[in-house]
Amino acid sequence: MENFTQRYVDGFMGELEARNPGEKEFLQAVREVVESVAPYVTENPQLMDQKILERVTEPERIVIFRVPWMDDRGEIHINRGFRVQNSSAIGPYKGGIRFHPSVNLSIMKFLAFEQTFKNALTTLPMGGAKGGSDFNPRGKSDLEVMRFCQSFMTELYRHIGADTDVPAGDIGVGGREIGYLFGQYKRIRDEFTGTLTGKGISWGGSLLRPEATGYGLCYFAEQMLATRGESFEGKKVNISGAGNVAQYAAQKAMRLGAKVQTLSDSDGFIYDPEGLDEEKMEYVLQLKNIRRGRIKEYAQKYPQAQYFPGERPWRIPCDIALPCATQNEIEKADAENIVKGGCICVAEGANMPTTPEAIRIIQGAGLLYSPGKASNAGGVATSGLEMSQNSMRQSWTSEEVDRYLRRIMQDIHAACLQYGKNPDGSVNYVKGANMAGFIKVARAMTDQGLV
Ligand code: NDP
Ligand code: 2IT
Repeated sequence: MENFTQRYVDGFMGELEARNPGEKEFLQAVREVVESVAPYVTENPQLMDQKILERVTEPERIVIFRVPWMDDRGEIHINRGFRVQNSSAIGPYKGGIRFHPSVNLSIMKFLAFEQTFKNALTTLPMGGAKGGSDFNPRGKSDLEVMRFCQSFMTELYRHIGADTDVPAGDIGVGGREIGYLFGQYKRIRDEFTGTLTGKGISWGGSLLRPEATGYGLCYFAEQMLATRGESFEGKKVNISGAGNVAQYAAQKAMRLGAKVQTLSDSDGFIYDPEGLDEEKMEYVLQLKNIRRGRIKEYAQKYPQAQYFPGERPWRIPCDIALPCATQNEIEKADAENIVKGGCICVAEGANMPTTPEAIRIIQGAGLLYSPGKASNAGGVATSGLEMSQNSMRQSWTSEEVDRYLRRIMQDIHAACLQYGKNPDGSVNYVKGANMAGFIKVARAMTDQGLV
C-alpha cells in the first residue's frame, strides 16, 4: 500500500477506535473493508469529501432494549435485545437475528456492517442490519423460547416493517423462532406482511430458504474451484458447525461428489473417515433440528466416527474447508494446520470466521479464499426472493428459486473477479467483494445526498 493510502487507513482507524473503544469485532470487520477500498477512496477525493466511509461506519440507528420473560418454573429473567440498522442506502434494512449468550453491541455492529456490503453484492435492493439478544436458547423448552420471542417482538415490532426493516434467522434463530416472532408481530400490528423471512412454507416462506446459505456457499465454492480447473468431485471437505448453514453445505457438497468428513458444535467435533451419506445426513437433520441434540451423539450412532471434545476440525487434513459456525473460529494455528493438510480452498459460510492473521496465512500460501460476505450471501439473497414472492403474493417452485440462487452466486463470483483479479491472474476475493459492495453503496449514498 502506498504511503498516503496507509496514512489514510491509519488515521481513519485511529478515529474509529477512539469513537468505538473496545468493540473488537466491529473494528476488525471495518478494518478489513477499509484496507480493501482505501486505494480507491484516496484516488476519488469526492468520496473522502463526502465522508462516505465515516458515514457507513456510523449505524443509521441502534435500538437497545430490555427483554423480560418468565421461565417454566415461574422465575423472571432479563435479557438485552438489539437491532442495529446500519445502512438503508440501497433498500430497507435487512439482516438476521442472533440469540446467543455472546451477543453484545460490538458483535451486532460488525454483523450489520458486513451485511450492508453482502446485501449490495446480492444485486437485490436490501440495506444492512442485524439484531439479537444475549438469550441462550440451549436447554430451554419450546414454551420458554416462545415467551422469550414474544417479549422480544413486543419491543422490536415498532422498529421494523415490510418496507422498513425485515429481520430473519441467524445463530440460535431458525424456523421455530421465526414462527413465534412472526406470530407476535402479526398479532400486534394486525397485518400479514413479509416483515420476517425464513417463514414456514405454508405461511409465506420461500422454498429453499432453509437450504439457501449452505447451497449458495457450495455454488460459490464451485466457481472458485473452477478457476483452477477443480471441482467438489472426490474432494475431502471439512465443515465446522452443525446448524443451518453447516447442514445444507454438507448436503450439497456431498451431492456434488465430495466426502464430508467433519461437523462440530461449541463442545467439539466429529470426524467420520467414511464421509457423510444421505442416511447419515437425515440423522443429523433430525438430531439437530427436531431433537436439538449435540453433535457428539453422531459418534455414538456411527462408531467408525470419532468425537474430539473441546477441539475444532481444522487439524484433520482436507481439500476444502467450509467454516460454518461463528466468528474467529479459524485462528493462526488452525490456518497453519489447514495449509499443512494440503487444503486448496477455504470458503466461508459463517460471518468473519477467519481472524486477520489466519487470512494472511491462508492467502499467503496461495489457497483460494473467500470472505463470508461473498460466499454466504445466498441466504440473504433467498430472503430477498422471499420478500419478492410475498409482495407479489406468489410462490415460486424450488427449481425457480434454485435457478435464481445459482445465478446470484455466479454474479457475485464474477463481481469478485472484476475487482479482485491480481496481475498474476490469481484472485483476491476479499478485495473483490469489498470493492464491489462498497462501490454500489457509495454510489447510492452519493445520489441520495447528505443523509
Ligand atoms: P445455527 O444456530 O443454526 O448453528 C450454529 C452452529 O455453530 C452450531 O453448531 C453451534 O454450536 C455452532 N456455534 C455457534 N457459536 C459457536 C461458538 N461461539 N463456538 C463454536 N461453535 C459455535 O446458526 P447458523 O448455521 O444459522 O449460523 C452459522 C454461521 O453462519 C453464523 O456465523 C451466521 O452468522 C452465519 N450465517 C447464517 C446465515 C443463515 O441464513 N442462517 C446466512 C449467512 C451467514 P452450539 O450448538 O454448540 O452453539
Ligand atoms: O448473515 C446473514 O446473512 C443472515 N443471517 C441471513 C440474513 C437474512 O436476512 O436472510
